[in-house]
Amino acid sequence: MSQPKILVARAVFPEIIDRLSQHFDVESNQADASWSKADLIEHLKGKHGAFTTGGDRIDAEVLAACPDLKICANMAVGYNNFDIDAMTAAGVLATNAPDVLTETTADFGFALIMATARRLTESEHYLRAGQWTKWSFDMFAGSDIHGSTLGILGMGRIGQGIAKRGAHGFGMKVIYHNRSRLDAALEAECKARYVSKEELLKTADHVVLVLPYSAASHHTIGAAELAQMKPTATLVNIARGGIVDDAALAKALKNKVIAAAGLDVFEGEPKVHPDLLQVPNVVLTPHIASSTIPTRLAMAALAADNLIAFFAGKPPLTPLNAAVLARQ
Ligand code: 8YV
Repeated sequence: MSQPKILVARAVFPEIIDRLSQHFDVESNQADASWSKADLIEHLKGKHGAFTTGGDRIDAEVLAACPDLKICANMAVGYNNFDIDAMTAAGVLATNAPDVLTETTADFGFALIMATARRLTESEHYLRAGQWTKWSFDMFAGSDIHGSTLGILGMGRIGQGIAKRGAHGFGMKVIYHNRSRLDAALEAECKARYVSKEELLKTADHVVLVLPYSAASHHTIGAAELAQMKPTATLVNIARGGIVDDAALAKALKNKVIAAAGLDVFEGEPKVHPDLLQVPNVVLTPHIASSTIPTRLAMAALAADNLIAFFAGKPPLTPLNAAVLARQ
């Protein structure tokens, strides 16, 4: 019997391609060419499985054009690039890559909170531009992390990791808001107190967004929410572009409605709203929160393992719509 045909839609570690090649007939975009939707469809036609990343949109149009497809394994915990309902309707299994990136992403969230509060990149640009000629008493004075109030919007595994770092490492008071409240034991472990979204915005010194993107979370933070925050507060987004209204945020930063922001994700990335590039009080990074070599390798290995298990007739490790398995 011939091997299942797999498309790897973006360049990944050669050892992952080698591993997949032991099980599948693999076509890989190792040149990392930017594919349009039509290109993706062209390459995906006739394939039985796909190894995707967060930028590869799998929707009804793609599924209709690729009837042989049985599984898409995302090398990401977030899966808003998948239309899960359409995939379920088409009988295509979706898997993601949770857990393996939790601590690395929480580390980065905390790094961004600190860089934002302490004006790290703004002051580095000043130094590199040769503008540092003397010490001054309030030069790049920022806000404290230790002892401050950390507000976490979205309290999944990564949010909990950030809470623990803040509470146990920096003596922060941690408050959180989430669709569902954590159980008491988990709240105690995270030293986190459940509050309303409004209370969180009004009282936190540092707000970090770690909630999944969906139509319901689109523009969770817009002009009205920014206006509720303290003028000394900072905002960090490591969740997804679209959770923050980037145009409204740029305006709020310019007008000092809040003190500063740190952004790893953007609406329409890799494009960045031009107004964000004009304001100094924002730390900008190119969606790298999970980017350490061991973690990216673990994410890719988990996506590969999902494909291997599926085609071996074994239960996939991290399915998102397991109901389709019964129908396949
Ligand atoms: C990925 C992410 O780097 O896992 C996620 O949801 O946002 C990042 O870790 C990105 O989505 C590439 O797949």
